[in-house]
Amino acid sequence: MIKTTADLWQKGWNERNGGNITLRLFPEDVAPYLPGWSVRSRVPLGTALPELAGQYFLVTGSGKYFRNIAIDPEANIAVCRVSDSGDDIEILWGLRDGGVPTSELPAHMQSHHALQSIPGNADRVVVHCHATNLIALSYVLDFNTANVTRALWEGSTECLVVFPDGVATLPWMVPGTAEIGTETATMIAKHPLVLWQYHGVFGRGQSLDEAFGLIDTAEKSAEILVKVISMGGLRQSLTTDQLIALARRFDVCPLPSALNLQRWTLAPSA
Ligand code: 2HA
Ligand code: ZN
Repeated sequence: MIKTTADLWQKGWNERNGGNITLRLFPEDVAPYLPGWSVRSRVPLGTALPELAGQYFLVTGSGKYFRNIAIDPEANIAVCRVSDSGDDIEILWGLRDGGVPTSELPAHMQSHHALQSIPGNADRVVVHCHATNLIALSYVLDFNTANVTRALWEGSTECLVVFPDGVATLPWMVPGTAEIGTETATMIAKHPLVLWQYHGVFGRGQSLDEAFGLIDTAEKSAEILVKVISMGGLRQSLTTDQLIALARRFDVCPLPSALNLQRWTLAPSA
């Protein structure tokens, strides 16, 4: 968690208190510490998630700065447990000087719930950050899942292989609410990345490395696209046939709506 949050800060994607992470812990991770811990406070989840009852999560704190986590983890992150009823989250360790888990807890916990409902899914990490170029693209691309996915696949050859299921797009909503949580969870179950318009991105993974690497790959492609658009736009790009050849070579099944597009498009000028 220290390594990932420090890297995200260095990348410039987690200014001030921006962004948040939840990592589901295995019971054996917490077992040695449980005798020394007790429930220090409870925070309502907003939406009851009884299926997650008893699960442990390492979470970043609301209003806490990623840049401070490395120097004082105990003040800025927490180990929590979902209560037996699934209504609350119980703080067991951390947030030493007070505070509550991330304001985006509904999106995180509903996403974990959605991911655990998929047979065979082993994702236990959800990362939210303000990746600069992905946000910038949400101002200029036709903002739908097929178009944004297609653009990002063309922005770098590795992208179709790293996220064949594409990037879901969520039109602007007020953050921190149960509603944006529900929308995000529905989308993240089908697509490994969810782009919140004018705000940031959610990524998932089996590990912190995987979730970070996924966002890093998409953001790299977004940076290239921003440069290309700034240089006057495409003169040439990856073709559908080339994308199909990549999918064959790496044995992935790319999102059909994005593969079937002829080309990605900018939104009409305002
Ligand atoms: O402050 O990024 O979306 C944390 C956030 C809210
Ligand atoms: Zn945010």
